Amino acid sequence: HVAHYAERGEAGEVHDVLLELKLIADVGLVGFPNVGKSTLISRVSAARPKIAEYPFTTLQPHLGVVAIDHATSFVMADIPGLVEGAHEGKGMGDRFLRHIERTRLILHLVDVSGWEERNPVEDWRSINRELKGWHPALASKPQIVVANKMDVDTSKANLTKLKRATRKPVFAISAVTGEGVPELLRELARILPTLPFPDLLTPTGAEPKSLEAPLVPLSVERVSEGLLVARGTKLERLVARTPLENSAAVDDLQNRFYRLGLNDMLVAAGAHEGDVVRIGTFEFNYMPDE
Ligand SMILES: Nc1nc2c(ncn2[C@@H]2O[C@H](COP(=O)(O)OP(=O)(O)O)[C@@H](O)[C@H]2O)c(=O)[nH]1
Ligand SMILES: [Mg+2]
Repeated sequence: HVAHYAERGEAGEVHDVLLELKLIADVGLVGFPNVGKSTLISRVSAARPKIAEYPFTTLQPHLGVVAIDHATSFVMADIPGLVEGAHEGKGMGDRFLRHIERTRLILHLVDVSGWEERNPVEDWRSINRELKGWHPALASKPQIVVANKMDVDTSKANLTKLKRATRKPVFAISAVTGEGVPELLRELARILPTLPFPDLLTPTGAEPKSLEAPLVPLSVERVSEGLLVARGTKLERLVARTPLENSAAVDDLQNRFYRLGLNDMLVAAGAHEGDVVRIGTFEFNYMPDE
């Protein structure tokens, strides 16, 4: 059998695709701007995010490898941009929240110095509200609360209040002086091997929309005197790829119409000789079988 014609290519499909990058890190560092996230990650790893550029210090999450000893290391991500209303997209916070989905542990940094009359207990509560608002799974992710800026005088009193509110251990550190940091790292190294890896395949946040065009089944409809319209994904594709100026190709197309059941449907729709049958942009005259 020799091919006497080449089929045409079908029309290509056009899709808009939105790809989301989600980091995978062991530890996700969260907290309001200026609590000391960048200072801490630059102290414990080689990551060098910018420090103190209020309010959006860093627009990209920074990853740092924290090496405890030659056998133990983990990846920490400085996740910037959490503000009140972040889970609703405020301050681009939703861009950052998605990165937290894939961390094994949340390290929640709270500034307990009380500067600018901030209330550390309120701060801790509202960050947790943002996490939960983004995805309930984030609220149940293991979380270690860390009180930062313990080198400031006012911090001790606030630490007591924070401990009372969280009702769980709070690590007290100073990212600037390094006080409490080795103890925190030891705890992270101890707890991480006990935690599962996050499920990477189940999407969270917004549901992706399907890009598949639905297969339209074959249908024939009389739209006016002398005109029938045949619709169907397979049928339209067949016609689109047939070089209609080639008689051998058109013969094959007729056979394929039969196999799809088009002729039976035309008969059922009451087609008679000379009717125009339209398929996509193509029209032909109906000739009943002898
Ligand atoms: N006194 C004190 N200041 C700190 C400490 N950690 C961070 N800071 C300061 O807090 C400001 C914000 O720190 P940064 O790391 O940029 O916070 P981020 O926005 O959470 O990344 C900077 O001026 C830091 O020097 C700390 O432990 N003690
Ligand atoms: Mg920062």
